[in-house]
Amino acid sequence: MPAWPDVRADFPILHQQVNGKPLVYLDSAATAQKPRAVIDALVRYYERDNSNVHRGLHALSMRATDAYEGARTRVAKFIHAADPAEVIFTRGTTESINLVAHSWGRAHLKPGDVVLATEMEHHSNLVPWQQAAKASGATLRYVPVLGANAEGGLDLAALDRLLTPSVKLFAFTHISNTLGTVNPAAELCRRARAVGAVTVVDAAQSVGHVPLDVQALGCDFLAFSGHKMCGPTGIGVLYGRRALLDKLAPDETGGGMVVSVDYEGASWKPAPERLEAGTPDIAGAIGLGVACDYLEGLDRAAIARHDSGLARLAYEKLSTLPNIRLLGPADARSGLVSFAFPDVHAHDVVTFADEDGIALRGGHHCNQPLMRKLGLTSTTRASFYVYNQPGEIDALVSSLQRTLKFFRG
Ligand code: 7TS
Repeated sequence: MPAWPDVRADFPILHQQVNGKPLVYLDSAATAQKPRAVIDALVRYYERDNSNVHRGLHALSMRATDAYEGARTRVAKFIHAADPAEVIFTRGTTESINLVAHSWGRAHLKPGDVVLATEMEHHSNLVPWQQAAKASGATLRYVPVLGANAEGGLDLAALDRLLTPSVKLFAFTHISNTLGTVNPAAELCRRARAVGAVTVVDAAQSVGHVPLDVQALGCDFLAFSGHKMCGPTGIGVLYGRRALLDKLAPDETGGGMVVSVDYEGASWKPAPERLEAGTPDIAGAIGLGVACDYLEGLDRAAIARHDSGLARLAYEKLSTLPNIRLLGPADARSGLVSFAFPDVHAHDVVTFADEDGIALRGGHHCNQPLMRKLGLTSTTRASFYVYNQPGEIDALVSSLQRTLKFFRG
């Protein structure tokens, strides 16, 4: 394991007992815990600066507007966007992808077109495209995953066949929330661009875990959620290239996004305002900006090494348990491990772990089609982040041994 500072002191929630045991939080892929700096920023905003943005000329409104727009600039820098206007604040990954599916999809998709996704997509990057395809008459196709346990990642040879000029949009996840697979996002964007397809990268599991540069990736759109990267819930981002965003018809209309309105119609401001109708989550955006500072302070390349180091260690230690099925690649994986036992349901595994103070996730992880393809209904998932330590993997393995002993005798 690479050297890593113990940052648990920064996370107030971790200092508690659950079922009489010290909390071991291994569910950061669902949502990450928040450092004191982010919590304090939310309290400070509501105690000192709370006001609506872009509308008032009084001191508080100007302060709130500066802080909100400052957060946009901070987030733009975090993902290396060329222009802060390319950062649209949304509620999260799901809303960001829906925005593209509705606004871009409505304007560009027609019968005969193909939307390409992959077999490992979270429902949030799958159902919106099913809906967009149904509404437009386009066809939705999937890049297969390879291997009985999807250990082979995406079938890049099949991609050659699938990426025809009929493909108008390619939506794929950077990191799989169920398998831990890290997809070659820059290569996928490059290959999609070669056939003129627009790319949508689901970065929900990557932006807080690995250094991410949207210009180097060469993506057209990229979506993520603040809550998975130490930020608050209720705030997320749609990144889009400026040229695309300024042409995107708004999905939601109302206050704050219009230039002028009369009783017959209205005209839209440029991005980002045209895509942020109504009062935004001002405190959430400010908290997200502080989360960016926090993660950058830890060094994002070091975070990536730490998270994937823990996941590799977990994979290695878990593989010693009898009759365990480990999903995804053994090596090149992000900070999570998903596994299944043929004779013990994931919900039982999670319930037993909870008795030991360990928070795991059990279920289909919003990946039902992939589960079905792998012949599973659910898996147990342990996911790691900046506050986890190797000792917590030993606690996990002991808990699983206790569970297996109970069920197997
Ligand atoms: N895409 C991926 C890859 C995800 O992992 C998730 C959430 C989403 C999209 C949706 O994000 P949201 O913030 O809009 O809900 N994944 C999980 C998970 O794995 N367990 O709980 C939520």
